[in-house]
Amino acid sequence: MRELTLILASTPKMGIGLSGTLPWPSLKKEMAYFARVTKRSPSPNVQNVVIMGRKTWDSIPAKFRPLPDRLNIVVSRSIGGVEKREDKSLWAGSLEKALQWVGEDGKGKAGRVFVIGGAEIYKAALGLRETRRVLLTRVEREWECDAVFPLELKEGGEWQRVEQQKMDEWVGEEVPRGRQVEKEGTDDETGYEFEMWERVD
Ligand code: FOL
Repeated sequence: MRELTLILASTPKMGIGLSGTLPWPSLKKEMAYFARVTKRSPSPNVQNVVIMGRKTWDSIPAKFRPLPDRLNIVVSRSIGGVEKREDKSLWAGSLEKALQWVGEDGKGKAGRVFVIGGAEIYKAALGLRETRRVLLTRVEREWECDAVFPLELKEGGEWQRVEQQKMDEWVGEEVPRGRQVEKEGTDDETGYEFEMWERVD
């Protein structure tokens, strides 16, 4: 099976969501990074795949979904096998069914495969050996959250932070280094840092 990359932004305590949306007021440049990275495919004739849970799909403003220039697969227990919707999104009954589709029908046309959340889908993906990499945006402030990423990324365990140069090579751009700030000078001022982690075998 192909390798999977998880992408997320989280608070220091790994909070990722609140009441069906992101915990922080929109971080424009951070979101632009998400879009750039998930769109950038390994070759011009393939599209990357973004796999998400149904609640994450619901959280994306209707005008932005399906996320453009990417094959969107939504996982929902209410789906039997795999079905294509009018809007071109693909719906699958489980993460396994989604990945099976990528491996079979997606052969040749699917590029990188990203899991974009939320907590339930991340948890299922972390249980798979194919999950090799996490692109984490570490938000420095704590925000109230009711959804948490089910893994604490810290040195010394099964996961290792990748150095910037290697991150640039994989991502395909010079990823902004160090502390990034948005909404500077307002009550919502938020700092964050782009990180990449890899599973060590
Ligand atoms: N990963 C990171 N790093 N940041 C996130 O905010 C994030 N969010 C999700 C998953 N992984 C993430 C899930 N939530 C959109 C909205 C919510 C969302 C994911 C994507 C969205 O509207 N995306 C548009 C961007 C439009 C814009 O530039 O504002 C897209 O085309 O990707």
